[in-house]
Amino acid sequence: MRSRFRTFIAGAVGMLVAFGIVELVHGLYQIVPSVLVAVAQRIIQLTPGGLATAGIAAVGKAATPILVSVIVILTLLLAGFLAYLSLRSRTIALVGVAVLAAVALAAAFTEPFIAPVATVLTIVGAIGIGVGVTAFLLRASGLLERGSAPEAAGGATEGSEQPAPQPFEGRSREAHSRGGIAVSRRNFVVVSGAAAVAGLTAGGVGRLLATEKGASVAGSESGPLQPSQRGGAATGSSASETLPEPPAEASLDVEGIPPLFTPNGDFYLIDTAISSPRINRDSWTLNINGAVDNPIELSYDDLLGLPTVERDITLSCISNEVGGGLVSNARWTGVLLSDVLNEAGLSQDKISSSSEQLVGRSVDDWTAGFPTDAAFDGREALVAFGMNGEELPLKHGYPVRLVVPGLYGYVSATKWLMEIELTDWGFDAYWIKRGWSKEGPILTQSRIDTVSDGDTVSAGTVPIGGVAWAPTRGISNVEVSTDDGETWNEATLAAQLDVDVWRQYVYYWEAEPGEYTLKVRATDGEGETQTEEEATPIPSGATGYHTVEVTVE
Ligand SMILES: Nc1nc2c(c(=O)[nH]1)N[C@H]1C(S)=C(S)[C@@H](COP(=O)(O)O)O[C@H]1N2
Ligand SMILES: [Mo]
Repeated sequence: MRSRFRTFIAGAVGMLVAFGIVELVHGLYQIVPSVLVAVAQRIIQLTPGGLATAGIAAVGKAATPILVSVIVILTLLLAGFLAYLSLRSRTIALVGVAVLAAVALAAAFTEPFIAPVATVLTIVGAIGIGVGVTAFLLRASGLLERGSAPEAAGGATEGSEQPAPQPFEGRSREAHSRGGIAVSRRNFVVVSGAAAVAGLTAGGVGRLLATEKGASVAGSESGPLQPSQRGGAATGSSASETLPEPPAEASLDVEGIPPLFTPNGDFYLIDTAISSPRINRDSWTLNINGAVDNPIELSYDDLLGLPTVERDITLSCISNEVGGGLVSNARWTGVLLSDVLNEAGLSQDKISSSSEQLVGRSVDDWTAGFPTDAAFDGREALVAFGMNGEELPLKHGYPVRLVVPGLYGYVSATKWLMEIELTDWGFDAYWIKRGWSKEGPILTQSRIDTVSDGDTVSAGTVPIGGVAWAPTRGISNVEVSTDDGETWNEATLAAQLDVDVWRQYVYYWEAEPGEYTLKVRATDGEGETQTEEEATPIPSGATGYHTVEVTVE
């Protein structure tokens, strides 16, 4: 192995050990953040609009691991380069290490709920050990002498082609022959390999702990809703309002149509958090501040003290393509946003230009803002802590989030909520700064679920069905075309559970052999039919008719 390459490996291995230590400590004690997650998070946040939005629909899927891998690889390369530099100038290399440490610390300190002292000790300690491992490997292989690295040795190490490293002419050979700490090349491979494996193992265990056990370690495990959370017999809790089981007519028994309520595990997921913030709800508080008469801070128990309600609300993401899956329906449990605002001294008649925007802020400093009036105009927005009879799952915002009927999630549905600020319309929240519309009403949409593009079906009766939604307005009619929009057939509708909830439809098509282009269109409760004009999700939501081509045999 060439000396230049070994030097490089020594640096990368040291960095791997440092990464492993930080991840392991993070896995064990969440109050020390994962530097990897923190750096990736900052990159996502600092990425300009277009690029970030392109990747954001995939965040949580492929984009995140790719980003994290790129960060790791670049950092390892950088560490290798610093090790190489250290042979020429230890000062410059140490400055490089200090810069890396500063970047790691700066990123770490942007994460919520960290213990500052433990974080500094862990990161500085890990980097110190990493540098130590690198120095040991360099010295042991005779590339660097104990305690003496000449400043700017000068001249390229062309000699690396030769068997022995040249930077310290002859002396490295001496180091070898003196024995002691010197190791053979094979041993270099063994020792650096062992250190790399140790670093990777520590990192892997840390990641596993952080994701698998993280929730319980931090005391933020979600489970079934307790009676107190349903507004039952809890001490001091006010009257509760539960909903009856949905009537059978609200669901069509047709294969391929999604269930009326999306199970929590299937509910679509969109957020900018690489790993969900883990919040201990016993120390969690919700601040309501800004232009209100009576700024307040509510604990979880304070929240449960308000009247608890259940509401069925379909949530959708503005990034959803026509026919896409970023829409789901749940029965949410929580308290009315209007009740919470009343506690802070705000009512509809008191909304002024300085309180006309309601901004939700999460613990990871994500923001969403919408007209404050939406809390009072009859649509019944929720400060929610329950989802389909369970506490909010970690990924869906545990312990508390906002759910506002009729508004896309990016302007309204703040997960891991910690602050509600009443402010003027001038403030632009997270996605607004990145080029999406200031207001995000959910557009009327419909989707064909029983057949997919390219399917081949047998001639005879073919159910063409799916869901249509127009939260706050409801769905009054759904039509299906089997001839590319030439003619339209009225579909059969399931009962409308609520205007805020998607509605199932089916059209029983008598299909004869041939090639067909199927389309669907919905009309909302106000008589408006969704527009046929095609638009991309950015900036205001995708429009157009969901179109599916099928072959009938
Ligand atoms: N804290 C936080 N809340 C957030 C987001 C986010 O990135 N961070 N994304 C929003 C978006 S764009 C949508 S569509 C909904 C999605 O909620 P879900 O993941 O529970 O389906 O959450 C909203 N709330
Ligand atoms: Mo979204």
